[in-house]
Amino acid sequence: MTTSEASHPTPNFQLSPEHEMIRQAARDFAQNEIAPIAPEFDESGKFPHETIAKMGEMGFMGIEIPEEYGGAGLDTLAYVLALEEICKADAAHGTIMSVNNSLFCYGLLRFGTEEQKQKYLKPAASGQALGAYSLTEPMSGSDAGTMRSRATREGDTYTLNGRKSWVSSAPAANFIVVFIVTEPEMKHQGITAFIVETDKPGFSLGKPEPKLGIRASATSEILFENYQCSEENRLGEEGEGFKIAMTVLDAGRIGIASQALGIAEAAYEASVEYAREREAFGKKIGQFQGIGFKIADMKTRIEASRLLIYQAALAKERSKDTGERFTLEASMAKLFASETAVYCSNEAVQIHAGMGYSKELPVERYYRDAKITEIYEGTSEIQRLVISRMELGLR
Ligand code: COS
Repeated sequence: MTTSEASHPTPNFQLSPEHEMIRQAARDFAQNEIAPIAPEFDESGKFPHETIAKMGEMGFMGIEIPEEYGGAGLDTLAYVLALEEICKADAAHGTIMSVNNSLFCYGLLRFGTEEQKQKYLKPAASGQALGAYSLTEPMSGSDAGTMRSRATREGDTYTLNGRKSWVSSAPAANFIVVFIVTEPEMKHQGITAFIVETDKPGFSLGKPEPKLGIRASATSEILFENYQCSEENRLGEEGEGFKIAMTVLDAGRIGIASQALGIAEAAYEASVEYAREREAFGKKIGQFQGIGFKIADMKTRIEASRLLIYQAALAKERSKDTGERFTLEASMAKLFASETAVYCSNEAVQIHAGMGYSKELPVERYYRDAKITEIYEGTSEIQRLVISRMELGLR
């Protein structure tokens, strides 16, 4: 059995030939086209325009979006399988893919008007344009309802002012779904979503965020100075923004869980290979329990993450018919998979020791890339809050 076969036993989870096909296509593309360039893009922090354009041509930028809106018309399981493979090669490509698929396209599909779908969803899902999502502000992160950016209305035009931060893909994005306060005294119910075009006056990029990991996925602040936004570009109704943001994040969290799984697997496979080859004290290091038990724990957590992610993907799929929320499944998958990615990449560095700390191998990159999965799209603490509130019936 090869290492890569060993990492996908999925005993009670038979994938359909169609799912196997998308997984294989993503794996081939990721290993042939992304893995070889990942170190250089990590080092330079440049946005990988060429490979992202190819991913668009392959249908990876709008996997779950119906074909009539430029997507591949596949299901959530196909999405998580493809994203996992991309992230196994490079998490930064995965961030760009996940943001476009889950945070932009899914939001447009769920809440957009037919006109908005034609104008914004179609190009983003087909890879002709890139979408992003902006909720966070310098003083509003986990407590997302406390944002300060303002939109004031006159007739059918809104004027947007403010500063949003940590916007993944912003420097390369054509369109961004932005959440802004329209009625300050209404708190959560006073937030509205808008589709912003980044080439219009009043929009500009703020400072780029210098990051520990996922360095090739561009992240920056965005600034609004009297940006004029017509009513046609409002996503959903006035005051519905917070719920739209949360609904879309539920989908996003399944994506981040898949990203974390991809990173964990890459770290795990590198560790198995190294433990089989590297010798110390006259033995392969894998023959020492100190290393063998790490491999056992990594493997077990990876497979548990996979099952939680598949469960969340199926819950999201069901929600397309029932309209039911999949918040709990998404948060559990994200919480467990992200902590697994951090655990596995940390153990991978330890198993590789000096070589794990060296830039000659990708292991140190897995370690740096893993950490963000415990932070963005809701920290682990926020996931625990969401899960416990739901289980205790506090929501
Ligand atoms: N789907 C749909 N609606 C949701 C929802 C979800 N997942 N979560 C909350 N809501 C609704 C609630 O039902 C509530 O509606 P009503 O006003 O009709 O009662 C409303 O939104 C406010 O919810 P709540 O009172 O739970 O809001 P809180 O301020 O307590 O915040 C958390 C809830 C902490 C869960 C939310 O702010 C959050 O997820 N924070 C993290 C933000 C984040 O992930 N940021 C990263 C951005 S991307 S880098």
